[in-house]
Amino acid sequence: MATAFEKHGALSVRGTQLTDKDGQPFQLKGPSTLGIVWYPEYINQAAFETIRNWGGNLIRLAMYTAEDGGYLTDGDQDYLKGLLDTGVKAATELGMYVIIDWHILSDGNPQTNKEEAKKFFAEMTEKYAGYDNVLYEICNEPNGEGVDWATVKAYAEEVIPVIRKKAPKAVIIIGTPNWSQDVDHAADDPVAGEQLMYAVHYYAATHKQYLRDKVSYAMDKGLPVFISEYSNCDASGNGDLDEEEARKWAEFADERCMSYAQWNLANRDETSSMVKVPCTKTSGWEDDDLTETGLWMKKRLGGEI
Ligand code: IDC
Repeated sequence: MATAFEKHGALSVRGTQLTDKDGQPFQLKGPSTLGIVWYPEYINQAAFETIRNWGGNLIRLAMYTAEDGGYLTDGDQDYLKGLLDTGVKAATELGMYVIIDWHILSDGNPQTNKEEAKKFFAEMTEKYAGYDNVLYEICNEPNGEGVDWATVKAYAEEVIPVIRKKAPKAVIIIGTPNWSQDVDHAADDPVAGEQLMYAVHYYAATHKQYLRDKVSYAMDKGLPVFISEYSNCDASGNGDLDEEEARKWAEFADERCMSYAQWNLANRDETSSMVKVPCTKTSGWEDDDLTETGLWMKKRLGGEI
């Protein structure tokens, strides 16, 4: 059977829609890793193949910049880049798409480490120049005092040209203020250029209709929006699930053919982790090995939800 990449090839953004090589609307879907440094064992080809068997065509590789083991704090940069490389190669081998995510979080202002980001993306695009299945997410979740859209936009305007030198046509996902919620602000003043998408992140037990309304506003204004992170629990990544809201979001995403990555492919003791805590399998999970959110991902990828 042809892989997703064989069928859909290099992607392009047309209007609000991600489309495939033939210009047909195309939905990327799959899990996001947790911090790659914390759960490196999930970055392996058999794991991604399991996701592919479920119907997934996407893996998001989340590399924290400032948390424990972060790329810009106490992390070993060569080791982290090695993990990304393992992930990119595994996804490529399987004909899947892969997002390299510069996962800012406690370092909420992307401007703070802009020069490091530029250096990182210069290296990544040099290395993956010929890889049409790689997408670049340049700032996971801008947040904090004064980190408004103008701040993020100015950052994007410096990082994007760096990426464009070697990856002129790669899809770039730009985070939005307020933990990637303010897509409406981005829609009022988008970044110039092609092949750009904007991140919305939702945690269904916390972010409800008001956030879908922001997405509708943004898309109605012509902004291409990518759900590069979501889960069905609350914004802490833990707590109770909200199944009703989760279904509303899933329906909303499918109606608009929006791409999505579900947080997180790991076995941490939190609701958003897809693998149960005692399970140490790093691929080939059976239903009994999966948490509620893991089963959700599987059903969602399989078209049952
Ligand atoms: C959370 C993880 C948790 C980790 C924490 C670090 O689930 O295990 O200890 O980060 O601060 C986001 C972030 C994402 C968060 C997640 C849940 O992008 O990094 O992961 N979340 O809080 N945005 C909204 C929720």
